[in-house]
Parts: sequence; C-alpha cells; structure tokens
Amino acid sequence: MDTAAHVDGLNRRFGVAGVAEVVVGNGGLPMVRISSEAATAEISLYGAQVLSWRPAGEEEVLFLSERSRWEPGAAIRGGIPVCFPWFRDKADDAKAPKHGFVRTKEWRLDSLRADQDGTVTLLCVTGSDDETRRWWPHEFLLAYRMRIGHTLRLELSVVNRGTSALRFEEALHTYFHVGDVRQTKVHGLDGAKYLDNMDANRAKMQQADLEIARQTDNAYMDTGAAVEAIDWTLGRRLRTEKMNSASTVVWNPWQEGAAGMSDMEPEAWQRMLCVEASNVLGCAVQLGSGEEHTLRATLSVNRE
Ligand code: TA6
Repeated sequence: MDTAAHVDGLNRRFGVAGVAEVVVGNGGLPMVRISSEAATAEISLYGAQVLSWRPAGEEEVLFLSERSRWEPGAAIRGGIPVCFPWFRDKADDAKAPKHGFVRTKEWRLDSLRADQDGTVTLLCVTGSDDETRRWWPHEFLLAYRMRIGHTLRLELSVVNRGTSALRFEEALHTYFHVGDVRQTKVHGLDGAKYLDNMDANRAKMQQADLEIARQTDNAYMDTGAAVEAIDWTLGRRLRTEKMNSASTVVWNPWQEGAAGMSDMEPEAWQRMLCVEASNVLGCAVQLGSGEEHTLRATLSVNRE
C-alpha cells in the first residue's frame, strides 16, 4: 500500500475533525497532528516519537533538529525518541542499532481520543517480530500512551510475553528546547550519584544544581525525583515528574560533540538539553514472564 493510502486509511479511522489528523510527515513518514484548545503537537508513528508539543500560550517545548534525517532506518534527531530495550550501544553487539530498535520502527496507532477540555490521548503499540528477534531473542509488547494537553503525560508499558524473565533498559530521550543551554541549569539532582560518560563512566556525586558548562552525558542513578531544567533565557522551568523511573540522563553534546553529528546544525547544541526519564545501566528492569512494567514521565512548563 502506498503511504498516502495508508495515511488516508488511518485518518478515516482515527481522525477527530478539527482536533487530530493523521498526515504524511517529513520523509513520507505518517504523523498525527493535534491542534486543540489545550495544546498543539505532532507525533510521528515512526518511533512513536513526539516531535513537537506546545501547550496553549507557550512556545515550543521540544527541540527538533532542522537537519534531522527522515528516512527509514535513521533515528529522528529531536523530540522524544523512545529507547528500548537497550540504551547507548548494545553491550554484547557493536553492530546492533544504538538505543535499541523501536525508535526506527513504525508503531501501530491503536486509539486516539479527544476530551472536552482539549486533552488528546493516543495509544501506539509495537512488539517483537522477526526483525527485533534478530537483535534480541525475547517476546514483548510495548504500549505507549501519550496524553497531550497543558501537560504531556507519557506512559511506556512493557509486557513480557515470553516464557522466561527478561532484562531491559528504556529511556524517554526528551530533547527540550531551551533559549541558551549555557544559561540553563538542572534542579532536582543534588546529592544523586551519577556515572559520567565523558569521564569513562566514573561514579560521581552531584553537588547542588547541575550547570551545563561543557559536554555533558551524566546518568543519574537511583533517583525518582522530579527534575527541572531552569531556562533563564526563555524564563521558564521545564519539569519532568517521574514514576517507575529510577534513573535520569542529562545530555548536551556541546560544540565538540555536535561537530561530529551530521544531523544537527553546528550551533544547534546551544538550543537543546536532553533530560531523560529512564531505567538504564544498573537501573535496568528485570521482568518475569507475563509481567508488565510502566514508566511514566509527566512534562510541564512553569513560568519563572
Ligand atoms: O542520552 C545520552 C546519549 O546516550 C549520549 O551518549 C548521546 O550519544 C545521545 O544519547 C544521542 O544518541 P544518538 O544515538 O541519538 O546520537
């Protein structure tokens, strides 16, 4: 089936007149576009990736690279990529796709609902198939519920459909749009232990708020605390509240890291900061046969 017919079919089935529409997005990838009294948003079914979220009266909350590649097999640079079932490189297979295989897979749109107050809820699902078994020999189902309104509530549920236990990592790799990352700090991690990926993953302790003053790739462990990116330039606090998320990753590539990335403009690192509700590294999740695990992140914007 061609993309236009596929998208047309989805729109006839799920579209909500004047509020939510399934359209052909960049690179011909199907996307849900939402425009309600509570928020506007765009969600690509490729990766089930939120690309844009703008609560009413606010400017864009998410960073999306203007040089992102939009093609099957490549990850979209920006928005909220879903990383699963491993984070960064797969420990025992250098050829495996970085951050797992679901961010480069088209998910199935399962339901879309619009409430009276303008809140829109989307459910996207995916699961094990021949392609995922090539990399990871487990049977699983992923259900990702996105509730889009004045706040953005994201719930990623993993079900172990196999007969033995499995262990996985996961992250909602949120790229926040900030005015200037050098004038942004992260609050909520004071006293947390972290693994510094810029320093051979040495264990360190966060003292006070995190100032972003260099290339930063910290995985904060054993912390369920809410975190706030305080953006002095745009005068707002970008808050992430977490449930069933034991780690938080904070990443900015800075000039050096961005120089090696072909899908980002050279200066774009200044306008982004990743704060990622996750369960990674030593906080990976162990799930018995038939069990389910749900990670939740609730994003909100508060004016300074
Ligand atoms: O979340 C931090 C991180 O794991 C970094 O190490 C950095 O490489 C980043 O993700 C981006 O990864 P990507 O595969 O999207 O280029």
